[in-house]
Formats: sequence, structure tokens, C-alpha cells
Amino acid sequence: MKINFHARSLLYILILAVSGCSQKQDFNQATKSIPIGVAVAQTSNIALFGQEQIAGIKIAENYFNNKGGINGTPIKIIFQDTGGDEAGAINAFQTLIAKDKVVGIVGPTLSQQAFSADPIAERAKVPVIGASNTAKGIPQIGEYITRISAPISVVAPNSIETAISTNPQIKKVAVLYAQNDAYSKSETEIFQQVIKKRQLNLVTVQKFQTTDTDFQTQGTNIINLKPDLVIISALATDGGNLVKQLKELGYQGLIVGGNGFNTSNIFSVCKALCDGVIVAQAYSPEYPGEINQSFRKTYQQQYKKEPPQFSAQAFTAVQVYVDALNAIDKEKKISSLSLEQVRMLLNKQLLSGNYKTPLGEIAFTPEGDVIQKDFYVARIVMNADGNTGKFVLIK
Ligand code: 1QQ
Repeated sequence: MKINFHARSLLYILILAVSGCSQKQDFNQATKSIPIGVAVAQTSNIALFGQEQIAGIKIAENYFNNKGGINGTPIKIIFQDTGGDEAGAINAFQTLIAKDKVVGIVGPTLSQQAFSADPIAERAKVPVIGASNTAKGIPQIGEYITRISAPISVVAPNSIETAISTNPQIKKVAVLYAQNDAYSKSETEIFQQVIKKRQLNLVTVQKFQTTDTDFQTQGTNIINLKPDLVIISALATDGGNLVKQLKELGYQGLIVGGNGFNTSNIFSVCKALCDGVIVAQAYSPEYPGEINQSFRKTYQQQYKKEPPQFSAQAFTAVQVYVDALNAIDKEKKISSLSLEQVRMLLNKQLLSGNYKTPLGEIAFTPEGDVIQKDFYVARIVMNADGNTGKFVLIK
């Protein structure tokens, strides 16, 4: 009896020891790099944004690995496609967490997807940095959820102010938004608050779906009310089609587009008619910081144009992980920690840091919202060919 008991407990201890070792091995010895997950849209309409995010991520991976990675250990970016919907984002998150065993996740592309996918990471205690999630309520999803994309509430008002200084005669304003998209709904609330605060006359609020392609009804309603300003919260394809059809119906006043207009991929949708649309941005290619100028140069060399906001934000999300991992590794070698420990420490560390990024100097609130100083407003200027154009900064 006695011997048996001892033998059993010895066996038990042995099993514990072995499983403990194999867990460590899982993260450290077997992998010669530190895996960071990226869950963005590589397919669907949302890939118009996702492609720009991937460009920024790849530049970041090279940039930081050339600088020595995490005290000599390279990072490895693992991509999982989310597609454009919630189910795709949930799948991508699950794969990154359970199969790819990443230390943290960048993504997903849409706030609409984040509200479904982020709770999965929260439950698994895996840090998430939203690189393009601007809706109200994202950092409040949980302790492990942060974002480097400034919320709509601080970015969007700037574009209306610019519209008013462009045309001080503005009185009547029409608003449109995609009612099946979390960011669009969140943004239109802010736009409507600013309209009220500035004592402008909100003549109509028109709704549509992000999948709509025909906006004749909304367009005609708006034209009949003769507004001086039209404000659109939409994703790129719907937004571009709306601008095109509104102008084809004869609208000649100012147009403000929300964050969904922040991609040059919209140019092929509204073509020459994109010209003049005013868009607020959380990034300027001209920001003088050293890291931005290095990022900008690499982007320009590869893509022959200025880097867009979504690329700069995606780069920044990777940078936050890299800086935080380096800080952890200085205190205690990451190779001595389990995956669970790294995820937990990473979440804590990233919230406490200050970062000099392409977006400027940023930090986080205790809840995980980004603290950012500089915002910009651009106007779309299309070239004579009607296909190419650029965002020109107004302020
Ligand atoms: C959000 C957004 C979109 C425009 C990102 C592509 O701001 O979903 O939060």
C-alpha cells in the first residue's frame, strides 16, 4: 500500500514536470521567433482596407527584425484572413489563439467584427490591439482589448470644422450612414452631435446597407432638400458609390466622408467625382518623427505613393507589441516564461508604455484607449485621368 502510494505520487510529479517542460518548449525552444497574430480582411470588400493594413504590418516586421527584434529574437507575423464579417473574424481569432499560439493579436479590420471577435481573445486572456477600430465602446470590451486607432469622437468633428471654414455659409446639412455597420452608426452619432452644437440645420438622416450599390432613393431625397453639406459614414465601396451617384444626380455642395473614406482604393469607385471630398485623418505622412520618416520612405519605395492612415496604424500596432515585448524581456527573459505568462505580462506592459510612432507619441488610458495628440484633415484631389488621385492635407 505505502509503496504504491509513493510510486503513484512520484509518477504524478513526473507527469507534472514533463507537461510543464513541454508547455515551455511549446513557446520557446521549438519556435525561434515570437509569433504575433494579425487578423485582418484579406478577402471581401473589406480587403480594400485590409490590404493597406497588411502593407504596414509587413514593413513593421522587417523594420523591427532588422533592428534586432526582441533583444535578438525575431518576431514572426502570422496572418489569418477574417473576410468581411463577424464569423470570419471569430475563426481567425480562434486559429491565432489556439493553433498559432500567438502572444497577441492585431485586428480585426472593422469595429463591427471586433464586437464579436474581441470577446474570444478576452476570455482566452490574449491581448488585442485594434488598428482600425474607431467605434465607441471598443476598449470597454475587456481588459485585454486596446486600440491605437483614435476613436471617432476625437477624429470626426475635425472634418465638419474644416467644411465650415471652407464654406462659412453652410446651414443645411444632410447625413447618411450604413445602418448595418458599428463604426458607421457610431460615427453618425458624433457627426449629428457636432451639427447640433454648431447650430446647423440637419435636414435629413438617410440610411442604407454597406452592401447597397443603388443610392437613387437616398440621393433624390437629399437633392430635393438642397443641403449645403452632405456627411457620409460608410465603408469604402458604398461610400464611393454614394458620392458618385449624388454628384451624378446634380449635387454640387461640400461632402464630408468618415473614416471609411480613408483609402485611395475609393478612387476607382467614384473616380473623378471623388474630387473635393473632405476626410479627417489620424495620420500625416509629413509627421516629422524619425520612425515615421523611415516608415514613409520604405512605403514610398514599395508603393510609389504616400502611406495611407491604415498602413501607418497597422505598423504602429506591431510597434507597440515590439516595444512592450522588449521591455518585458529586459526584466525577465521571455524564453523563461510560458505562453500564458507572456500574454498576461504583455497586456500589462503595453498599457503602461509611451511610444514614439508614425502616428506621433502615443500612450494608453487605463481602459486601453489610445491617447494621441495630432489629427489632420485632408481633401481628395483627383488627377486629370480621373482614376488616380491623392489625399491633400488641409491642416
Ligand atoms: C471601424 C472603422 C472602419 C472604417 C475601418 C476600416 O473605422 O470599423 O471602426
